[in-house]
Amino acid sequence: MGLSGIDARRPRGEGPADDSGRIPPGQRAQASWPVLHYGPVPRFKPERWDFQVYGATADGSKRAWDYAGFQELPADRVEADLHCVTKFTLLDNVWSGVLASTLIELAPPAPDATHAMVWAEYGYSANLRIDDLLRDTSILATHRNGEELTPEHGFPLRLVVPHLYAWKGPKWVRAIEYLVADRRGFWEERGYHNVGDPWQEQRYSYQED
Ligand SMILES: Nc1nc2c(c(=O)[nH]1)N[C@H]1C(S)=C(S)[C@@H](COP(=O)(O)O)O[C@H]1N2
Ligand SMILES: [Mo]
Repeated sequence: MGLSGIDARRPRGEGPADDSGRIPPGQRAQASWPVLHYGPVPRFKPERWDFQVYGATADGSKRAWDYAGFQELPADRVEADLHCVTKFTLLDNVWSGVLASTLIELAPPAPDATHAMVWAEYGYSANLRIDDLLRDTSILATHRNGEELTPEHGFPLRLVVPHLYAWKGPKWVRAIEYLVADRRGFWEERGYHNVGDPWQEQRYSYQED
């Protein structure tokens, strides 16, 4: 299990306490980690849990890992900041788990697949470009700062995509569905931006052309 350290944080400014250049426009750094989601916290049932990759896959088949099988996948870690569209930014998180690119290599998309819908418990979803998932900082995280995720933070697995607003990272994530055409996810259908780049402050759908 090769732990490669990938640093997705923006470069720091002058001094060690200087976070300039790391906080996207309109955001503010927050010291504690809030819990934020729509709906109830699902109860983890290990015997019923799996992680699926389906839709427009390269060979047309669906892949699934059960909970034990998922633990066998190569582990990685990513250091990254988390930006929520409600304006808090949580700096300096160390996420560990399985890189999304690792899973995509094991279950690749068809050549004409461009996007993915990432599905979580209770039907929460977020759409991404497959290229967003292929970034070396996009990770299916089991731990933050060395500690197992708590149920309210997404145990057993959450997606973290540091270069986009945090709603693009479903907690309690269960599947990746490859798409040959883009389709809006849960918040993208409810007024939030289809792409969600915090550095361009892409918060709301009315900002799209
Ligand atoms: N399944 C699910 N995942 C979700 C959400 C949600 O409502 N449901 N909210 C997203 C949003 S808007 C944010 S800011 C982060 C919050 O993660 P946290 O509660 O660990 O801070 O989870 C994201 N993932
Ligand atoms: Mo958020």
